[in-house]
Amino acid sequence: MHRNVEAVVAAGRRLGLDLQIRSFPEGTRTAADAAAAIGVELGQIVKSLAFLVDGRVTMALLSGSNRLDEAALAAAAGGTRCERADARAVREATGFPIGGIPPFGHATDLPVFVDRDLLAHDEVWAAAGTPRDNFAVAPAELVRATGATVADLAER
Ligand code: 5CA
Repeated sequence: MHRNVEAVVAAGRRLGLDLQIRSFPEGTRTAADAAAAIGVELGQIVKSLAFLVDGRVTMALLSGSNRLDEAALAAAAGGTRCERADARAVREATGFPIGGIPPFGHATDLPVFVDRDLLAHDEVWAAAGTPRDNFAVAPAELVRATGATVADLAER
């Protein structure tokens, strides 16, 4: 197992989750790739997006079929300005590369917001630290484990 995946599994265990990892050699770098490889709806893929809200790295866990409404994330986080974090800032704050960012187990303590649309599914799939490894989780468990705030984060 890749060391990133071991770290995510260990973080999950500390949060009370027994993660079953599935690896896809063909790659699951984007939400569309992940949905095709896993064989689930695009909306069941968790996009773990790192944005800067008033300069603070903030995680938005978005349904794979949605685009982030940056103003909505800023408002949910109690801020005003929201912008995409660059790849280096993302790596520093989360400890993981873009395309493999897990929803928890980050290198630094980041505020987490969950897209309400994820709650419509029985099971959602998130990256486990690499652009190949994924795990399934019930959305309510994801919210509990991440201590996330649920918000309407999608562009409509
Ligand atoms: N493994 C898949 C599904 S779990 C995954 O990680 N998808 S993702 O959506 O969470 O990660 C890809 C996202 O990273 C893209 O939607 C895009 O918003 C973002 N991204 C891609 N390139 C960059 C970049 N250079 N800087 C910041 N964000 C980027």
